[in-house]
Amino acid sequence: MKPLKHLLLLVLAAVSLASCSETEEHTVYATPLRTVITGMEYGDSVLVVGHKSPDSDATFSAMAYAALLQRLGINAKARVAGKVICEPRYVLQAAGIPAPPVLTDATGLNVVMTDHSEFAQAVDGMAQANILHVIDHHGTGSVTTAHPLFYYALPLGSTCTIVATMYEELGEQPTAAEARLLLSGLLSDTDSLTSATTTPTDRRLFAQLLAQSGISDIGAYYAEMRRARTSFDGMTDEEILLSDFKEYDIEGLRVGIGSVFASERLGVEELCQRMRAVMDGVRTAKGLDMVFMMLGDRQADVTHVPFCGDGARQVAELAFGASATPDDCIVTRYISSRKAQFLPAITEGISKWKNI
Ligand SMILES: [Mn+2]
Repeated sequence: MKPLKHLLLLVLAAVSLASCSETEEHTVYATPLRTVITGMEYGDSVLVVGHKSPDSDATFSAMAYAALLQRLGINAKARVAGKVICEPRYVLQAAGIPAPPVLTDATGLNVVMTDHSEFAQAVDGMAQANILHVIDHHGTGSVTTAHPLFYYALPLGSTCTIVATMYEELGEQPTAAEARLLLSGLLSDTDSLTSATTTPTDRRLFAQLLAQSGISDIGAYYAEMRRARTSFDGMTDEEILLSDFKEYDIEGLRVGIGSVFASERLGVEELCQRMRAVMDGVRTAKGLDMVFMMLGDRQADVTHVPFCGDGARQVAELAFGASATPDDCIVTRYISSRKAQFLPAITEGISKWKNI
């Protein structure tokens, strides 16, 4: 080997040694996540908000994440993208915590989005907002920004679980109230750790949050949550339909998917009938091409899927591999997750239908 080549190798070795020790320095760096988050520019304040039709996970991930950011010295405030009703309302009442104010227009504001990454599901004006963080456990949605942002997505059962992992990573202990909210979002989104989206991390943090929350009878507590979820006292059928409703852009189509659980008081047959009567009106009012409802009856192990809109019958039949009834409904075995099961089936149905 020529001396020049030797020299080059030596230099290369020295460079790689130097970068090694630099890497080592970085690995012992106290909390990189904290540095990244606190290093961003938040202006006077930043609003943390979940998706429209706020459910437990959207509401409580926003509240707990705002509390976590406050501990890092950031002036963060929680908001909700609509009136808090049913299950999350019960959780807040039981905890003695007021609901965050409703945010109706995000135009020009500094915001953090939790539990969604679709503009179609976000507060109006989100496309004109300054989005600083997105904390989510769904597939990447339609949200795009022209500037760099903190995009933190993990494939866990709830956004509340993600926020709980961030408390851990940042070395922060949630208060009993924060643990209670995080636990409730986790329980709700994973249907008490039974849904297809539940991961070992969800189980581990469930146990940890339960101990921190001070809740003594978790079975009874979740039974009350479920009861609140399916108690639609004083609500119109349109409000029931929209109580857990998400909009998606799928292959150029605007699609709405609502999820409602049947109960002893409102059986799945009656629920299906009542939703069918109002769903086309909701579809038209929202300018959607198709609407599908996921009406689950866990007891009977079935899900009823009424649908409306041009082509929705073919899409539903292709999605679930079954024939629809004459009154526009598919009856299938129980589906536990809109995100992991229902939405992928509809997306595949639409793509098959488009290629017929
Ligand atoms: Mn969620």
